[in-house]
Amino acid sequence: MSKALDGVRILDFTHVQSGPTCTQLLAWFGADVIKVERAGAGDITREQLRDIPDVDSLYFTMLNHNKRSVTIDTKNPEGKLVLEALIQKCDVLVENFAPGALDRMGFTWERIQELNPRMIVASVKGFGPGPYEDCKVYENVAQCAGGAASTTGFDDGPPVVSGAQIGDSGTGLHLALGIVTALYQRTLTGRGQKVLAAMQDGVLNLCRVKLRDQQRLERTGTMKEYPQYPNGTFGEAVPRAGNASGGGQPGWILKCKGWETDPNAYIYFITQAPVWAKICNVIGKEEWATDPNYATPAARLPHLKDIFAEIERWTMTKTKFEAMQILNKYDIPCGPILSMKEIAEEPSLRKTGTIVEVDHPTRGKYLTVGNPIKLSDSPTEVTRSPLLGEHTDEVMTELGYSPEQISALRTAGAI
Ligand code: CAO
Repeated sequence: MSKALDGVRILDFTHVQSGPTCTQLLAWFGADVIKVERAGAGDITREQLRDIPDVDSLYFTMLNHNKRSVTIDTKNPEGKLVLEALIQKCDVLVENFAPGALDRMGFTWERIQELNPRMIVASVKGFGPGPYEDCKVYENVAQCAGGAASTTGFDDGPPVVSGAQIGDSGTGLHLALGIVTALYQRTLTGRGQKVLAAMQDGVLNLCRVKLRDQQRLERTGTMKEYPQYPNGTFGEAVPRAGNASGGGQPGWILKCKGWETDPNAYIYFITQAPVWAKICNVIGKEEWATDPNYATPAARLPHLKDIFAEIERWTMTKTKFEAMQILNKYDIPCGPILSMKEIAEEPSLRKTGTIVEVDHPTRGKYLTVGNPIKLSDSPTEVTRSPLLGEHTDEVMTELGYSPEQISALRTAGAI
């Protein structure tokens, strides 16, 4: 079966996490992704957090599936010529170097346009234009600068970063959308363009509801669905809301049977208004369904803490899975707190290709997260990440270099 991005060639100049997540998605949709790495060393993540000596780390393998790897020294004059040939052959250049690195290599937007006016140049940077534009940025810096950390955690504790890599993988997703959009526009204009996804912007986009709350707070001085209401105090900025859910459907994380020894024996429980009477029945508080202090969402808001404490008395008598089964019967929205171990072992995720087992020549079998976006006409087949420079000769041959030229470039240290 054909793939959505068949025929699209990506010059993948990305490293670490944010850029590679973007190009991996494009590869899963069928693009030919040629990862250019520094000769001898490669993407720094190949050797970071290694679990097996001298073998590409899981960090690298899990972010670089379905790609080809070529090694080019782009600071070597002959290496630069090879890169120019690649720029002429490819549709998109994706990079996430520190600000200015591509220019310092001699590949400014103007130069790239001279070489290939159809080229789309897509970049991840930590910040957009402004006071921090020259800064190097990693995941947690973006979570802090994008508003996620100040709004995550509990009110009586410090800001907290999330395990979800919203700065890196989140920005990679944003960039991938920018790239396919630019490819579509190119079918109409024939021209390439620059695509920029700044990590601060990507995180802020995912924290949109918190900027909503900032303005609500300024207007009304309070927010009734936050745990600070009614007894705590609100300051000038959106506070950390613990595990409260937004959007007027109060929720909280509650203990389940076994919580004393299992750190993940918890369930997320939402007291959705339409099923309030059913919740009352399940937990044995039938009288709350008609009691004016509990019967309406507005009446419940001032004593949500007591309500969740009562529901927790019920959830603590069930495992999270037993609670799920009972609550689902009544369409009460809830979700188990799943550990990574439970997720890795979940058969339904294997079945859909969301968790995939991949074989690697030096590492052996390992688990990875497959393509979370499923296209009915462009199925994803996850293949292993490339070894460093595995495809240098193959790609050089496709570019028209003869075996003699390839060997001379290798002797010169260009590839
Ligand atoms: N041949 C020769 N030189 C190469 C090369 C190649 N194939 N590939 C890269 N280089 C060079 C670059 O030209 C750059 O050289 P200069 O500093 O002389 O211009 C150098 O390698 C280092 O690049 P870098 O500054 O991007 O790398 P770093 O490890 O110092 O910084 C990072 C890493 C991620 C902080 C920085 O790249 C960055 O801020 N990127 C943008 C934001 C981003 O994506 N952050 C997410 C990272 S994932 O958590």
